[in-house]
Amino acid sequence: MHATAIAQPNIALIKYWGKRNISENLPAVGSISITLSDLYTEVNVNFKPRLSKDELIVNGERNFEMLPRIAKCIDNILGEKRSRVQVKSTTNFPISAGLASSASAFAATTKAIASAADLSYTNLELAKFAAKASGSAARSFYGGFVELKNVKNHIEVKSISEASSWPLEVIIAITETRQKAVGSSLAMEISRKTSPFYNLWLSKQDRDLEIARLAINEHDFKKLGAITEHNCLKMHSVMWASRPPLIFWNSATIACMQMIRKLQQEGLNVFFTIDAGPQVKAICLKEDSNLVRKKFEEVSGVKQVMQSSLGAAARLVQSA
Ligand code: 2P0
Repeated sequence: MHATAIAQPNIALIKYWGKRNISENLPAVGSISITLSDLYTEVNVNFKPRLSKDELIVNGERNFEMLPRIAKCIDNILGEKRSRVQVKSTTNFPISAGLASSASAFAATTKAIASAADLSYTNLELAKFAAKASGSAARSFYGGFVELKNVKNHIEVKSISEASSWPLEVIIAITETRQKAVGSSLAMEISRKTSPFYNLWLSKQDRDLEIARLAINEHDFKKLGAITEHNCLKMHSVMWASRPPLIFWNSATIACMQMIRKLQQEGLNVFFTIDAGPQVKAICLKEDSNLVRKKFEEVSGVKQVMQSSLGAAARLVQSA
């Protein structure tokens, strides 16, 4: 009655921002992401009938903040009448700082729980369970380029292109390692309720998804870069115009964007995206990755630079 699973975070190129159903945690828009290979969350779950409460240990320390969400995620899969579970999670990157740590954590937890309980759900069924806890987690059940679609009252998720078909590299500038002030779920609701741009954002998403899908299919780097940056800045415009304003950037975030603009003007194939946090993700071709990395390291305020290729789906590493 224990299992260990690994999942990698994913970075959305066409973003999920807003919910159409809060109790089911259904997104208001479809999204397209890339699954990473080198950042990971490993989750070990252990059924412990003698415990009176579930236990969550993150990177060796008891964590009470995330425990209710993890417990709810386990309830969704096993029902509320179940054995208590000890969940031990290890990550090799900062958590709750806009690096999609909840996506990899909930994907790995869901995968491990189903295996430890000997449940034979399909990958898509597991992705749907994980999505109830964290919308973006569903995308980490697939590798390479992944699309999450809204279909009536549920979601569909699939890989639209393998990681090996277009080996892009992701360079991440960490400009802040502290936890962000507002979590994504709350921030999305603030945007839905108060941003004058929210409905406009929803109405343009299908067009952005279509352009990104075509660009991925044709390996058209410039087209993918242009729509990714546009979609990211549009999402942040929705956030900035919310009340209270949701501004996740700092001066190093902007300096990184400016640095990428400069590299683009010099002819380099690179583009950026930024999630609900201050970190900047640059996407480039493998042959340019050392240069982009070096340039990020030179930006004042950048604390750490991480690098990753595109990777595979969440997977089990051990079960009994
Ligand atoms: C994304 N983000 O598509 C967007 C871009 C953040 C900015 O998905 O509320 O933590 O738990 O379903 O999964 C935030 O993701 O949100 C997110 P919830 P979640 O990656």
